[in-house]
Amino acid sequence: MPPKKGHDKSVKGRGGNVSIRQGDRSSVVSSQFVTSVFELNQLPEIELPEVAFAGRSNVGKSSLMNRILNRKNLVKVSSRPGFTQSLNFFLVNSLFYMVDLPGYGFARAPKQVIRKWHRLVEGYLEQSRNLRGVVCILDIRRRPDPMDIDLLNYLNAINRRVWVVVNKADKVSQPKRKARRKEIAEALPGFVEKLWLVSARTGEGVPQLVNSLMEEVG
Ligand SMILES: Nc1nc2c(ncn2[C@@H]2O[C@H](COP(=O)(O)OP(=O)(O)OP(=O)(O)O)[C@@H](O)[C@H]2O)c(=O)[nH]1
Ligand SMILES: [Mg+2]
Repeated sequence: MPPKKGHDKSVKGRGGNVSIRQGDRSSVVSSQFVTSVFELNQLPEIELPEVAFAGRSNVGKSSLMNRILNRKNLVKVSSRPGFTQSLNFFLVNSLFYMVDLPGYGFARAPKQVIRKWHRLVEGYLEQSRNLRGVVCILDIRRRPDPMDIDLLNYLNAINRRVWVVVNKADKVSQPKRKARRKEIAEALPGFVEKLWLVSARTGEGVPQLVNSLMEEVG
């Protein structure tokens, strides 16, 4: 039977052929790890759009990416917080890249690691020609701290689109969520118009976020 939408095409990825449906722009049908970047001069020559994922260490960046990609552990979820020190590129639907950024705010990170983080991440965020926006992730149980606010102000100053995502919604009971959301919204800079409430664990709220990302890169 012929496929309903678009047509099937195979691409060679790590781990063999990946079946993708060309033209499907509303859901993730294929994903593959492409490269890790430790230095700015290693950034790949990319002609497709990119969306980056940023946030405090341990906030659930990698988990949320896995949930979006419908993969269990394509993006490594670290048992050691602050362990991700590279930019990790994942190709989605052969249409765009999702980029996992190293987390900030890990208290025990040595000074030179923090300096390197700034050089690498800021260099990437400022220089990437195809970056369509940054998913900034917060934890529903914590008030945004000065580092979260600095990141949002910085992205605004360099004219990057942001999706402010409040993760780990499953950790707070339904009746308490509204109050948590209000408290977080009040702590954010005035230009943040919308909060996306999600849970990487249960998948709640993720389809709405995916639709918005796909609209931006489609
Ligand atoms: N309950 C719950 N736990 C979550 C959720 N998202 C992530 N976690 C847990 O939070 C921990 C950190 O998740 P990661 O995805 O590794 O976080 P990260 O932001 O990528 O961390 P770094 O790579 O160190 O910056 C893991 O134990 C996850 O299982 C969620 O939505 N709900
Ligand atoms: Mg991670």
